[in-house]
Amino acid sequence: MRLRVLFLAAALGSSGAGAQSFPAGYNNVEAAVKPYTALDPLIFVDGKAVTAKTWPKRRAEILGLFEENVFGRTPAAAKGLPVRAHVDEQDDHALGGKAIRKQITLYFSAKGEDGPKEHLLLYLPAGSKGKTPVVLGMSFAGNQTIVDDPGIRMNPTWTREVKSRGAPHLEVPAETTRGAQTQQWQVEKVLARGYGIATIYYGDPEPDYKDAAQLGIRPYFYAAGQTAPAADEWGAIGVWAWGLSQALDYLETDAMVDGTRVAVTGHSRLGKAADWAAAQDMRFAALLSTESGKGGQSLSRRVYGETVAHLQQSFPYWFCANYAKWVGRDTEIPTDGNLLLALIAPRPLYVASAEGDQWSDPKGEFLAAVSASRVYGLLGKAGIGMATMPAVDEPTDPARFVAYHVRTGKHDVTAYDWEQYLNFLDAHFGGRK
Ligand code: GTR
Repeated sequence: MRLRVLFLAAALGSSGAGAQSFPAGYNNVEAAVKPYTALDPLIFVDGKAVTAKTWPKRRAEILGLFEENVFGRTPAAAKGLPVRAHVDEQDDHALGGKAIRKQITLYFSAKGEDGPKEHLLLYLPAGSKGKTPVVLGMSFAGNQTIVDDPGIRMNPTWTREVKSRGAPHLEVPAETTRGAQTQQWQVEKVLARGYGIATIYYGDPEPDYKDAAQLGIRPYFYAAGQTAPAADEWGAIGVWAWGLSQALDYLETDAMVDGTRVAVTGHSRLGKAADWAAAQDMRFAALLSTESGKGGQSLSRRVYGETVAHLQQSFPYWFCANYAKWVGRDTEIPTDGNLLLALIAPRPLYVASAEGDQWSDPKGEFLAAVSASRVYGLLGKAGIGMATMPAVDEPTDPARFVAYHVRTGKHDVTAYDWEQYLNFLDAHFGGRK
């Protein structure tokens, strides 16, 4: 999120490893990382070794650990909702003739317009024939921000600016926000490489505010008399992950989309949401995760950068209430980034870090990818194939099922990240059409 990124840049100093200063009390010194025991994706909680045959049981165990301790459970009632989709608009000559644009409303209840919903924006390369693979991700500030296209509907968004003026509510965004995140989305590059791109505004299922659960989808799935999520029920990240799966439900029904080749992507907190979506929902055919950091793909047990205490203090509502139990106990957390990434196996997984985003702990992200690679090996797929972190701007082999890079620059998504993601998808989704 732009505001957040600005805040972080200010708080953390300029980019570049070692150049950053963290808020007081957080470790940014590699030599000060205390010895820790990383969790082993291939050992059950009871100490037994995991085999290829017992991996599904271990997978279920790890999912349960995340539900209980980190992201919370998705209520049963929220799963398997019927797809109620309305294609509001289609333009076969969008973006100067380069794209087919579709705008779809997904209704989550039989109440239609009066009930909860999310707005999906889908671009496919012009002239797409047959079924096209798609990259799906949530945006921070609305569909209109991903590319400058006057045809994108201005659906209302929650903004911190509105909230700062009083009670939070949805407002139609300013025209000036069109294309504000063009660099982060690289829509034209993705289309030129033969992929579709789809997005939803993350505030549709729940706004990103403290104590705002009642403004989003969560109350729709409360049991009779319930007024707040239980300690092991989903937080906002769980809701955003669910919103991504709802979009996939629709994409599977769209004759122009290859529902078996939908990659999910996300940056930062929305990287955590993409991680959790792909972990739970095996229909996502690949994960492209940008700097999802602690509470995502990085290792909390490796105490460097952000901690559970920071996440809990700043964003308690992202997680289930049980997550608070691990404040000050990062080295004891019962599940971690490497196990989250293990849940993606055997599907293609790309982990992206930025050198100037030490707060996310790039080394912790790399080590998590290395550890998860052992599960890929067990399942007969080539993992990352290296144990030493590659140099900055030297991506690992995209033909392997786990790939990684740490690039120059700050906490962000850049054209460089997309270039590597597209190379990776070419290797795993069968190349350009
Ligand atoms: C940071 C947070 C990170 C990351 C980021 C973001 O402040 O500490 O875990 O999620 O926000 O989403 O921008």
